Amino acid sequence: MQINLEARELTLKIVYYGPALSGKTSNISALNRASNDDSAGRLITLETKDDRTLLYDLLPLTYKDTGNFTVRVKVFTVPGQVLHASTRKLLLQGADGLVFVADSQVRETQHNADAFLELREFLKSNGLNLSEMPLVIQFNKRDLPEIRSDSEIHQTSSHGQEPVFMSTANNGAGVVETFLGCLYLTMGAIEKTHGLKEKFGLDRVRFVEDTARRLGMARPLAQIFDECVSGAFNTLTPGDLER
Ligand SMILES: Nc1nc2c(ncn2[C@@H]2O[C@H](COP(=O)(O)OP(=O)(O)OP(=O)(O)O)[C@@H](O)[C@H]2O)c(=O)[nH]1
Ligand SMILES: [Mg+2]
Repeated sequence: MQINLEARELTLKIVYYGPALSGKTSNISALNRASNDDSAGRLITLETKDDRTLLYDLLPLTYKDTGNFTVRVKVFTVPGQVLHASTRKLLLQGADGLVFVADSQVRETQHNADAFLELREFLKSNGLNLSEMPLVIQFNKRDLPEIRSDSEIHQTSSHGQEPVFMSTANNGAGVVETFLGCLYLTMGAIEKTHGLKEKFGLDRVRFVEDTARRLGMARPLAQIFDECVSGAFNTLTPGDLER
């Protein structure tokens, strides 16, 4: 995270992490397509010819708040193939928020678990604790057969504190909700340490709702976060999310 006080500018880094082929690049592409104004910069994807991410994808988003405060969000995906572990570790440096994209297929359960353990390990070696990071979990590929059932995911999600969203990223379903969930948590963590509201008049609910609109979702945040299948957002008082 970088704050430039003179320029009234905040730069955030959000990283999409997960096992190979879980749909990280599909998420970022759908996010790019959903942007209905000039807030999305050029999507950079570094792929091999078979569509596997080689280094990373990067989507730079820029939002101006009504208080003339600029928030830049750099959205990265890591390459999921096992051999790119050192690149994943490097990309995690300086991350302010994380989205873990899990593959819902039953046969991918072990790959999801391995990637999650690796994420925890890499953060630890960067001096960070996963439980203190803004983190959203997404179960992708809900359209496929042989997936972990809704009730199974509801049940496991209820134990954790993270927001959990379902998605079908290649057609965009659930992508914006996931991103907004992560943005909301990330802004919350930064609000805590930097007092954005008091210092710059930057209100995170207004900001995230504005962002939702720019991503084609003109609904109150409370409704958008109804899509979250874990209870993570239930603890927010209605006043937090409604105006
Ligand atoms: N059926 C289905 N296919 C999906 C979904 N999301 C992504 N895919 C497909 O899964 C394949 C892998 O998607 P990517 O987005 O490239 O996966 P990735 O996580 O970026 O993969 P790496 O870069 O290798 O780590 C592609 O063929 C996508 O079209 C989904 O929700 N449903
Ligand atoms: Mg990829």
